[in-house]
Amino acid sequence: MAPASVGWFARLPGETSGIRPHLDAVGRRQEGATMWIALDRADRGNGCLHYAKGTHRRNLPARVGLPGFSAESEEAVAVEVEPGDATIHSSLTVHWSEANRSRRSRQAITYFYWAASSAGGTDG
Ligand SMILES: O=C(O)CCC(=O)C(=O)O
Repeated sequence: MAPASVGWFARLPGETSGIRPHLDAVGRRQEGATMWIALDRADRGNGCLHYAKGTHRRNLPARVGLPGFSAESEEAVAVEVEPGDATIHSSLTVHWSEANRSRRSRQAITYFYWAASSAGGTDG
């Protein structure tokens, strides 16, 4: 795996939208993995991350705002975690976060990696 980038995602209290369904391989469908580490408790009330089960096996377009996914989708999995918990997902797994309807913050740090075997995207 080759490190690609790091992100800080904050769902602020009262925020009315989250991040729309997407793959992390946006623009190139490159294989990789993302480690998402919770800084706060994350749950359905404060905009936790959601995964769409099995989507890494589908040939979905690599863009933000994929239609047909929501917390009510059959394949949706709400990622409810405690501070310090880490989850890892494929760069090809559809995921998103929802609005933060609570008064609690929901922050996370993410580390993005590309697979060494995946062509055309790393510097080294
Ligand atoms: O934490 C979020 O709200 C979104 C995270 C995300 O899209 C990602 O880790 O790729």
